[in-house]
Amino acid sequence: MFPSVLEAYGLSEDQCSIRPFGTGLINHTWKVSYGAEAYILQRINDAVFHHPHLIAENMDALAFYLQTHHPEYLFVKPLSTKDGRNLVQTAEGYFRLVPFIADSYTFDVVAAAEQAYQAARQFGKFTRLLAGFPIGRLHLTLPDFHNLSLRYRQFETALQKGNPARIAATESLIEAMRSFRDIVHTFEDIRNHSGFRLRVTHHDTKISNVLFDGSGKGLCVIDLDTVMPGYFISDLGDMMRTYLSPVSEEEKNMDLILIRDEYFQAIVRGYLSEMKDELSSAEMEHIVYSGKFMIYMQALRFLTDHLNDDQYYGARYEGHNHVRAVNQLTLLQRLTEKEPILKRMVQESIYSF
Ligand code: GN1
Ligand code: MG
Repeated sequence: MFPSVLEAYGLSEDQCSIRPFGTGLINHTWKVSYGAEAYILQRINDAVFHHPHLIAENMDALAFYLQTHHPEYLFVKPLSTKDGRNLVQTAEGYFRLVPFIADSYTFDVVAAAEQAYQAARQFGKFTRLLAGFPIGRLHLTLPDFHNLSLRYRQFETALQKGNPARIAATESLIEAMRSFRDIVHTFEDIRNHSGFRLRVTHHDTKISNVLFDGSGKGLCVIDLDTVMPGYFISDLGDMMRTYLSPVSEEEKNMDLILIRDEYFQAIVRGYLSEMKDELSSAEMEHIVYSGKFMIYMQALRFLTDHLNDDQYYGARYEGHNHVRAVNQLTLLQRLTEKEPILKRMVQESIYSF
């Protein structure tokens, strides 16, 4: 599948070594080494992203803006082909090639609060540097991606039209899921609230989407397919979802899921170190909510997919998405139990700036 793609970028496959790279659920990623040079090759999943050229156009627009206004920012832009295309379409799908930044590192697991701080700072910085970008020019690469109201409706549809055996066997989990429905109502209030702004938002703030240098300092954010107009709760919340617990969404032993206070503090401090002057007071009041919002949405998405026979995320074992849904619901319960303490920590962080 690679020769014609690599050829478009002037690389010959015989001289490249190609190996699978990373752990994303949606796109396919490979690392391509070519002498001393290295690249990241990605096939965009066009069952998810129906219009891959919109992603490429967003990259071009963001690169141009950052190059003009913040030329010192390391923006990892996909390379152009020999004939100037920003995407390669073959019978096997849509591909892009991105330079591999020398001496940069990524992590799959957050191993220290300092890493969480650095990552939160980088995601905050990305949004802040792009605060002047004309938001209306950013394409919606995945319309309604973080529309929690829609995700809830999709869950309800799955309850009507999904696999009847799975629905019947999941009754108590479905009830538990419904009991958090208030989180959807708050989201609806946010959408109607003038204090909430749509900003350039990454929408996938897992730790592996941050590049670090050799000393552990954050360099920039990567994996920009879902950069779209969004609310800050998406980015801040997904960091809480993926950094707070020592175990990931794949963990089957729910007793291991817990909220680490020092990581919470690190995320909030890192994010606010860049975003404190951007956020309104109404937004500041929803910092803890952001975690509830993202964790609930992911729990709903996993359970919906389980009820729909794993059509979206796939499953590596029977009941995989059910386990993931229970995992995320457990994380939501742990976060909710700690809400008063976490809110106090937010206040302290705000005062400390
Ligand atoms: C997907 O492909 P990956 O792992 O970066 C998903 C995210 C989910 C995540 C859960 C486009 O991201 O929204 O949070 O799985 N991306 C898309 O692991 O659906
Ligand atoms: Mg992603």
